[in-house]
Amino acid sequence: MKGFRRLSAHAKSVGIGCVLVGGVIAVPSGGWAKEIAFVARDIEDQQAVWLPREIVIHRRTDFTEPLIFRFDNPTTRTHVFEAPGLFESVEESGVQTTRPVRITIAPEETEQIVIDKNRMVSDAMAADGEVVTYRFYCPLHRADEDMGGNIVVGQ
Ligand SMILES: [Cu+2]
Repeated sequence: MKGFRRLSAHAKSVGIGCVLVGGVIAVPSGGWAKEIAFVARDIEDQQAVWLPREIVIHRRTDFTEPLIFRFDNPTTRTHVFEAPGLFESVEESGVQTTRPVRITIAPEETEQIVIDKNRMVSDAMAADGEVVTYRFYCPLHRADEDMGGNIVVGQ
């Protein structure tokens, strides 16, 4: 992960099946942020999913603060959170930039990213008032027929 600033911490012993959704947390800069937590879960046939399966984000309320995604991996395998169309905001050599969301989370680790809301806003503009849906999944352990989870962005 050279050059990228990313918050990383040992996952607290999050029990499998224990899913925390949403919440408002304090960020180091002293401000507030909307945090959405995802938890990796191993399922049958060596597959894995990210829980919860659906997240609803409301532009009017949730976009007023930085939007943070947290990924907890309480399993014994490395998982990846991939969400085509979603971008994270990263600081690289002191420059703020964005890149597609594809995050690797080692066993018993937690990763945190800041979502690039500007991209979401332009997607919403392009959708002309319709909801915008982003899919997410672990590309390493995804079943062929698995459509993944949904992040639904509404008004
Ligand atoms: Cu996986």
